Amino acid sequence: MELNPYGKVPVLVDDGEPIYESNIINQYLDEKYREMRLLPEDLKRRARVRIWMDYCDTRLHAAAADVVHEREPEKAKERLQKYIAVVDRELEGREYIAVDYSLADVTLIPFCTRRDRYQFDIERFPHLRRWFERVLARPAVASTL
Ligand SMILES: N[C@@H](CCC(=O)N[C@@H](CS)C(=O)NCC(=O)O)C(=O)O
Repeated sequence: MELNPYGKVPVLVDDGEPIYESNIINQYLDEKYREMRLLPEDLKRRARVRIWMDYCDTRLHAAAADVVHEREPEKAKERLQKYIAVVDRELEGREYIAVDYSLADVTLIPFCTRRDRYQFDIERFPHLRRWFERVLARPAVASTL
């Protein structure tokens, strides 16, 4: 609670300064380490990336947390499937969720790696499944598994 008034992890403490909320931590790291930018320079593309980061946080994470914590789990599973179907449709004909590989993909990856916990079958979402294979082939992603 001292580091994060929301009482949640993750928290990044950088030079004594606590930074919380995964999406904010990721943007902080992207801005601090500029060798490999995962937020596009172009403002409209950047906004598109942030829209999907927010979608992961406010839709996918909210529904997935309800599944895991068994808060009306059947309704939560239905909600999660509906939100994942939106992502699946968006990925049709695309390599990555928001043009190039970006923080939006990074934000989406954990929902797929934890799919057993969230009780959804990725085989039902063919575009998501192909995207997942594509991102898993990236050495930086593979190194986190
Ligand atoms: N929006 C937050 C969500 C963080 C979150 O829900 N963390 C969970 C673990 S994955 C947690 O700390 N749960 C403990 C609790 O709710 O008491 C983020 O993206 O950092």
